[in-house]
Amino acid sequence: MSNEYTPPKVWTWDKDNGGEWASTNRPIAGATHDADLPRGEHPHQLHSLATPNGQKVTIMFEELLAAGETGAEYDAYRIDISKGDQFGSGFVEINPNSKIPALFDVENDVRVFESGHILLYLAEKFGRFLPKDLKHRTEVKNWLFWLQGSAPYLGGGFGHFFAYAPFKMEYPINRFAMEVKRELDVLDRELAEHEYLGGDEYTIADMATFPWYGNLVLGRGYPDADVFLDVASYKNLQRWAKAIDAREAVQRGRRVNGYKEDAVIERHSASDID
Ligand SMILES: N[C@@H](CCC(=O)N[C@@H](CS)C(=O)NCC(=O)O)C(=O)O
Repeated sequence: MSNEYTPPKVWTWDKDNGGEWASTNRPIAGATHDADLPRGEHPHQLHSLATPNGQKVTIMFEELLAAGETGAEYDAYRIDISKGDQFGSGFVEINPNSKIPALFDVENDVRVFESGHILLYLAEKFGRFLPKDLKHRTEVKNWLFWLQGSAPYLGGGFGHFFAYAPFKMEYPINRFAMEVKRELDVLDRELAEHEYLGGDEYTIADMATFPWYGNLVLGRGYPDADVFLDVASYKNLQRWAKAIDAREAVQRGRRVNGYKEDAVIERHSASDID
């Protein structure tokens, strides 16, 4: 591979492109192997990993439980995306897109995929963390959908080229750094006006955004990205990120299905985390 590239007429798959995810990613959907998913006792069966998209949902479950919603008990099983668990037949049945997180709600016999949708589904099911009045609820949904559309520029764009690509390329790093800086400024301006995203109440918009942009500005994103993007300069975003990071449910949720030292690999009851 070189940085002088003329695209061929028809794209073909270079299985060994040198990128960190080369052995995992492929241009074909569907299952690669038979693998049933385990089934626990709780109404909610979560199959996930503690990446930012995974953390959104485990934070939501921990917040619901902390708020006294005993019906929000969940079994969380880890999907190792570096080993291709997301292409097992059981996982593909609950998420044809082969990406974590995926939820099966046994109570309602329904699959739920897309992290933003899982947050919305649980917020509606329990009547929590989503304002009741139309105006405020719509504003919170604005930010939830904003996050779902924006984070891929941070992860799949900036993060990929800054941290995972086989060599550093100025053009894509510049392009995505500019876009991510703009997004950080969007958040900073919103948080200058409101305590939380879309208003003065903590909601699923904050839970969706914190694992991406909160972790980034707290220095837990891609190595050296905090300095590169000068995250310290976004003062309102820093204030918000620290406030959310201090919540016990957030600290618990971040560890579930984790892959770092404090990881709770599988979660079946509160005592797995305590
Ligand atoms: N839009 C999806 C994105 C989920 C996603 O990108 N998940 C990544 C981990 S953060 C994944 O499962 N990657 C596995 C793969 O690409 O094969 C969502 O919000 O749920």
